[in-house]
Amino acid sequence: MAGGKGDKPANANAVAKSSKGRKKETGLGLTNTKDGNFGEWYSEVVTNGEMIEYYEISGCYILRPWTMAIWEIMQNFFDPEIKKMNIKTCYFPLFVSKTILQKEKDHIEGFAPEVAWVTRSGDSDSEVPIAIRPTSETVMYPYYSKWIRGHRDLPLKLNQGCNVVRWEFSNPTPFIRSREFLWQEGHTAFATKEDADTEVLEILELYRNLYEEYLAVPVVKGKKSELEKFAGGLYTTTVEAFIPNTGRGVQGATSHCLGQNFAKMFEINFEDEKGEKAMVWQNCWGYSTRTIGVMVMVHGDDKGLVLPPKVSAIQVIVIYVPYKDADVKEIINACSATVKTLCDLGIRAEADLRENYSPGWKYSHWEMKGVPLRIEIGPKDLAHNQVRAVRRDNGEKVDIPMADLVDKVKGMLDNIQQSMFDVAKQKRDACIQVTRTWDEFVEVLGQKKLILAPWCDEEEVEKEVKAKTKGEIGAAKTLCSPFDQPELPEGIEHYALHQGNLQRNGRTGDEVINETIFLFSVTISNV
Ligand code: 87F
Repeated sequence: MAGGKGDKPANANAVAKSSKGRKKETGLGLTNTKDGNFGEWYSEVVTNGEMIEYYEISGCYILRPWTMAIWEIMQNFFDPEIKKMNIKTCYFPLFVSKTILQKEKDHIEGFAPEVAWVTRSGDSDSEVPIAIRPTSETVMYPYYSKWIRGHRDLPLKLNQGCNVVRWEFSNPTPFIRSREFLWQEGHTAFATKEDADTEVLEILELYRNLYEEYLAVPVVKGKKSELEKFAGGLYTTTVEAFIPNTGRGVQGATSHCLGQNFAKMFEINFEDEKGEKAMVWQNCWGYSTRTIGVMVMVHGDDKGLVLPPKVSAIQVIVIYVPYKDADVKEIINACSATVKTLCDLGIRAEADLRENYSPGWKYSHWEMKGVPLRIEIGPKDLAHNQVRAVRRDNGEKVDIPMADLVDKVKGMLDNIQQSMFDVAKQKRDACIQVTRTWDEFVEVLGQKKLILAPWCDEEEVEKEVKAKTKGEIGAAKTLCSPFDQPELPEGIEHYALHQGNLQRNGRTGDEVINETIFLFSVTISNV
């Protein structure tokens, strides 16, 4: 099993072993805390919470049913939304030929080291190596060129849900950076730039909705810098999340306007209404299983996962609490009846009626898996015709009369969903700071905060900011220029980030004032 376990934290084996033996009887627990050792904590949470299993190939993970249930719920929101936009489902092959992949030079240049190739089948070397899709622009666009002839063929709007492979070498992390991952990729072609622009924002709003309303993770919507945008495209919009413990921003999902660059390369032309030859305007957009990792990092605590009710496969876990001479059968029946009542009204409830585990063990187990609400039923509850409900997010305990069960549980689940978002937003907002000077910028970066600073959006300058901040804290990069631009406070150095000194870099006063505010954080590659 050598090699493949390289990305597994040193402690993870020990945890797995102990959870098979001693820990099973005494109740599961994490050996690392979120504030103590974030990386090890995360790894324990996703494995002990039964979301993933480490696999023998580095950077590849088994996604267990507890994860796939979340993924399916996300798809069940997103897919009908894009169907309403008349986007159709398709499926293109996993493989792409070398010639086609390398057709769009700008696009592939920076990504080439991550492309995985099939060079052999059975005993024979292949005549031409075949790439495994890292994304499907080059797979799909030759056929867009074939299918689009006249303006009546537009818009062409396709989406596929699939796996992609990017052979990363740095720091594989479950969900966040894996060599194979699941995503949806939408690829659309329009007659006009206006239509393309409109769609970019519609899709970005769906991504915000996924993060904020489903995963309860606050995001900042904005536009990527010239350096960080998808090379080969016109502009990239993004939703950016933040992990307070690491002080890092994470790109949540992107919606790109490709302009006509790919249309030029792949000759995607059409005859317009006047009978003249024109080039299409294209977009592409995607969210991946990374969303799930971000959600775990934002909400998880020292007891394990904390899942927002809207995405949890089980929203309510019902546990019976036998006591001395009490009639166990009667309690178990009450549990089953409670589950039925809840399920009949659309709440995802289940009972853990296993006899070989104690209630205490079950509490820890379901806490580890992040189930939003636990209902305990014991003899006293039966006698009082009530159940006890315990919230996963804040530990609050409430006795609910049986007669109010559904209403109260529904109310609590809604409340948990909202409160998880509010808490996460409060923590995120507390970490955003507007900086006025370069010295302040460097200082605040070291405090693991997000920075808002006026900036010129030039590739060379961003590279320089990266180089100048590279150190123990990592390097600074832009996350986006938020659509919601904050007011500039008095006395700000508009050109503070130009070369780190007070030079204007050849700008006139007016141009300097026109600089937009960008959101910065430490780069993820320095985790
Ligand atoms: C890695 C290897 C080869 C990202 C890559 O964001 C190519 C690429 O094109 C590559 N990593 N990208 C950019 C993907 C852009 C875009 N494609 C469709 C998306 C969303 C869906």
